[in-house]
Amino acid sequence: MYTQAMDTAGREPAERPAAGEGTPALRSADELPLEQRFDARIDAGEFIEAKDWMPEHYRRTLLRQISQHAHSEIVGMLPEGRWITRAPTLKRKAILLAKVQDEGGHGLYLYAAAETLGSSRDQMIQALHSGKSKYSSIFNYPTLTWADVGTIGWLVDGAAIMNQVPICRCSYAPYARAMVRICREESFHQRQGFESLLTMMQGGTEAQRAMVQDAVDRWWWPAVMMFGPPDDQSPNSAQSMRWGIKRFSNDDLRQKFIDAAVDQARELGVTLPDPALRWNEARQHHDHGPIDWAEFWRVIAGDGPCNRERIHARVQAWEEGAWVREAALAHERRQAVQQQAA
Ligand code: FAQ
Repeated sequence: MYTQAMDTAGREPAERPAAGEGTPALRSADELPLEQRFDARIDAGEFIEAKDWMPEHYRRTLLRQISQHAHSEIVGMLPEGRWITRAPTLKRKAILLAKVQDEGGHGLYLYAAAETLGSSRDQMIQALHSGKSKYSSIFNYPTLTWADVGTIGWLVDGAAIMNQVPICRCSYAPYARAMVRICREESFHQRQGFESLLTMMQGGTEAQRAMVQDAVDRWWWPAVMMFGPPDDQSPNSAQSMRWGIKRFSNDDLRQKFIDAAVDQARELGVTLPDPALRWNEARQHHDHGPIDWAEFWRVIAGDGPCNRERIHARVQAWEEGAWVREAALAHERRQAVQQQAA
């Protein structure tokens, strides 16, 4: 299974290009020493705190990634959330409730980390609702059966952990700190999904086994796409790797995920829907079939199976929650008046 211990040693800082390499020309002479010191700190593997000077492009890159990550957690509550009332047993219901609540919590830690970069929660949420800010492509697919819940835990949380463990060593400390706790919880999410599928595969009926295989057939390729476009089509990767925001490339993480999933699929007794999947002795990795990148770009452009439904649900929740925000502000104002009077 997955652990928190993905080893990033040996990749940093020695094998990573230096932070200043390839960065755009400096804007002002005043910024030159600041930027040189910043690059030196990144190259030395130091963490950057919110109060520290940072280049504007670094700040914007982090704000983009962390806010999109936060949106993914919050939108990610929706596909599984609809199964809470239909969970087959009390135990599964309690697990699912805890998992979906954890995802809400992850979103909140991440919004808080993003706020340290100078954006407000309201601005980030507006960007999500208007479509300006993205969230993970994976949450635009429907959850058709109970087996989808276990499959999301196994494959989607599994992919999320593979991507997120290296972010615990991200150069921006508030993001790295948030990720440590998030990864611990994601690890439980992955295990409960795998265990739920194993129960159906080993102790279930023929129909339940078929339901698991059908869910795996539908979620496999979208999970493989979660890691983002191939490295040669990833405009943000080179700079994010130089700054230590990303520690591994999209394709490297995708490959690690595929390698791990093959063994787990064998243990479960399911077939991954890729006839080209086979061990390559020379590469010491599994080869895989072509990924439908046209589908990926279509989904992130807003035209996936559930994009409209997901944004509608978030906007509706925001509007229906207006009274809670107003009440909290009214309470704050009253307390301030009472404190002044005391
Ligand atoms: N979906 O240049 P790159 C979870 C966009 S959390 C949508 O490679 P980058 C927990 C990308 O934003 C899942 N858009 O970009 C859970 C960029 O567009 P932009 C979320 C995507 O940032 C489990 C453009 O394509 N995890 O699952 C996707 O260097 C179960 C070009 O791409 C994170 O957010 C995608 N899959 O690398 C919850 C982890 N991929 O912004 C509930 C943190 C790429 O320029 C249930 N994020 N794009 O307009 C990252 O590690 C990175 O941001 C990547 C993308 C790897 C996702």
